[in-house]
Parts: sequence; structure tokens; C-alpha cells
Amino acid sequence: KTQHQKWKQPVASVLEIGGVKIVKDDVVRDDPTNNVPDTIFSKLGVQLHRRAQHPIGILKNAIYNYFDVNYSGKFDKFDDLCPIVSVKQNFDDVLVPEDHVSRSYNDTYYIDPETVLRCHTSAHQAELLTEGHTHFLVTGDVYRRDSIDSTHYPVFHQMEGVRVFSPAECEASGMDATSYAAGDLKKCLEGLARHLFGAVEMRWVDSYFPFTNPSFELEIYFQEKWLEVLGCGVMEQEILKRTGKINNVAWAFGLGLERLAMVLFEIPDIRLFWSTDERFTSQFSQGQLGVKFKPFSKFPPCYKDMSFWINDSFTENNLCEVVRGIAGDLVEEVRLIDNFTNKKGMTSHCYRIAYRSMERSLTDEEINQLQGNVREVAQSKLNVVLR
Ligand code: FA5
Ligand code: MG
Repeated sequence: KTQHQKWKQPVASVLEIGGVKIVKDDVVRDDPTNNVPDTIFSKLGVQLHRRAQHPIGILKNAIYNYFDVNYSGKFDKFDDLCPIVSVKQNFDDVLVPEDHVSRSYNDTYYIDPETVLRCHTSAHQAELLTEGHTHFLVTGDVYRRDSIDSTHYPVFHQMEGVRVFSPAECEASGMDATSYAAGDLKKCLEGLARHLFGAVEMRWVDSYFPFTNPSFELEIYFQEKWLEVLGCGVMEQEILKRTGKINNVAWAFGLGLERLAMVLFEIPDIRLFWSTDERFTSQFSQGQLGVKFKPFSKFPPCYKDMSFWINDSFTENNLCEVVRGIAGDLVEEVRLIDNFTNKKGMTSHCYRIAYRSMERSLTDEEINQLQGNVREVAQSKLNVVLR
């Protein structure tokens, strides 16, 4: 047994989410078609968005409030749909092409070749439309293999919003239906931003999603950078058609709740949302939007560089998974700082790993131990050659 297994948390073996029972043995097994590690599995069922005292839950309720007030309760709300969904729900139903990168094992957690941990709440659009809902919000935990830094985490929360317009509503506007829906969507989300933040510096950026056209992203200025907080657009006609709506247009959005909560409460690092330290949790209370997070002291980061020759199957997401698996929330960032190919065609990468606890000072010994394990496991699992 290697040292790093000591840091692994015990994992519940039976969970119930939204009435669906999940048995761990059914989900995590030694199977090459399953890439869900225990650290990720242990987040299933935690549902931070359903805790009224947690920043994610407080934010969810504030957004509910905006929709209740502005649309007189017309939006149906879902926050307990099971995060384990079919490939069909997550990708096919929202027109993600067969060869799209998001379908790869490098980007998505697969339980088996037909079943994934949803990578977005858009996975529920089609079923809810088919059930006849025309105005709805879906909040849930979503899962992605991704890079590591202060605004990316492999488990985060999204809120999906969908509004279907009747043909009469569009006609009354005198505009073409798509422009009308796009205008309404932007007005709705700008109103939401004002409701949450008051005045804030934001901008619209044109974007692309397989399920909307046109598509946009909203960015907010935060910590001296533009931070992407949501994606949205006018729903592709094909999705509506398949759910039996031939004469309608609709808009849809997907909010990144951690990102919005970081701006709202001035939370500097996404890992804090998972902290059980009372110095974090006690700063927030139900219904309180105006609170600014007070860091309970900033501990120094420790940087460790690691250089190795890569092979053709190397990916940064795989490295991040190794680091996360060993260091857990003690890793703050994994960043490529050097990349070159020699005359023989061998490529070398140098990654800088930042270790920092949000809660305490780390000892040199502890960090060296972690880094030693990262080197060992990177070598054995990723087949890279350390330099
Ligand atoms: C989507 O997931 C689309 N489903 C959004 C959408 C819905 C578009 C409906 C159109 C219509 P994207 O991959 O950009 O899009 O993610 C949406 C938001 O999730 C991002 O803007 C960001 O705020 C947040 N997000 C993405 N990756 C991470 C991550 N690793 N950690 C934290 N937040 C993330
Ligand atoms: Mg995006």
C-alpha cells in the first residue's frame, strides 16, 4: 500500500439521491470503463445547494427569489435530480456531436460506457420539456475532469434555466422569434445580476454550444480578471421539435453557482466551498446576501516543480486527477510552466504545483511527502519519465 492512501476519505456505500438508491459497488469497481475515483464518488449526495446556510444554498434561494418575484412563481424548480445520468441525457439529447471532446474519458466521469456523472445540468432539459414543463430551473452538482486552479473544481454546481415562449408571445413582439428570445434572455440575466450584485462590471461574449444558437457567455470582473459565470442562448429548434414543440422558441442558461458565489461573497478560492472549518461555515447564514467573507488568515503557498518526458497518451487532466487524488484540497493550482520538444522528438513538460491549506500551515515534511507520492504515482500510472 502506498502512503497516499492514508489521505483518502472513507466512502459511504449506499446513498439515496432524489429517490434513487446507489450502491457503491455498482458504481466504483476496478473497470477500465469506469474512471470515477473515490474522492469524486464521496461527493455524490452531499448536495451543498440544498443547505440553506451554505453560500451555494443561499445563492440558489436568492435566484429562486428573483424568478418568483419577476415571473410570479411560473418557474418550476428541481434540485434533487440524480446526478448519475445516461450518455443519451448528458450528450445526445442536447445534440452534442459524437466526436465532441466533452464526451471523452479525459473530460467526463464515466460509470460505464452508457452512464456518466452529469457534466452539466443541461442533461435534464429534454426530459423536463417532454414532461411538459415550459418554465423551469434545475439546480445540481455536476462533475468534470478539469484543470486545477482557484476557479476550477471537479465537482461544482450549476443552475439551468429554460423558458419556452408561445407563438403568440413572439408574434406580439413584432420581432423575429430568435431575436426576441435572445433579447429577453439577456434582459432576464442582466436583471438577475443586478438583483444579486447591484452594480457590477460585466460583459457579454459571443460563444458556442451545440444546443443553442446564438450562444453567449457572461463574464464578471473579479480579482483583476474577467471571470466566466454562465453560458446561455436560444435553444436549437431540433431539441424542441424532438420533445413535441414544433411552433415554439425557447431560451436556456447554465449558471456556475460557485463562480457567482465567489463574486457575491468575495470567496477567493473554490475549494473553500467544501470546507467544514467553522471559521468558514459560521460566516454565512440563511437569506444573508450582503456578507463578505473574511479570510481567517492566509497561509503561505509552497511551490514544487516537476519535469518529465510525456508520452502520446499524456493529458493534463490525468495529471490533475493524480495530484487531486493524493493531495486532495491541499493542492491550489497545477500549472504548465515549461514545454519543449528535443531533436529526437521527445516532449518535456514542467508543471508547477502550488500546495496550500485554507485552514492551517503545512509543514515541509508533509509537502515533501505529498510531492514524493505525486512523482511516484505520476510515473507508475501516467507512464511519464521523470527528469
Ligand atoms: C455549460 O455547461 C452549458 N451547459 C451552459 C449552457 C446551458 C449553455 C444552457 C447554453 C444553454 P460551460 O461548460 O461553459 O457551459 O459551463 C457553465 C458554467 O459553469 C461556466 O460559465 C462556469 O461558471 C462554470 N464552470 C465550468 N467549469 C467549472 C469548473 N471546473 N469549476 C467551477 N465552475 C465551472
Ligand atoms: Mg464555458
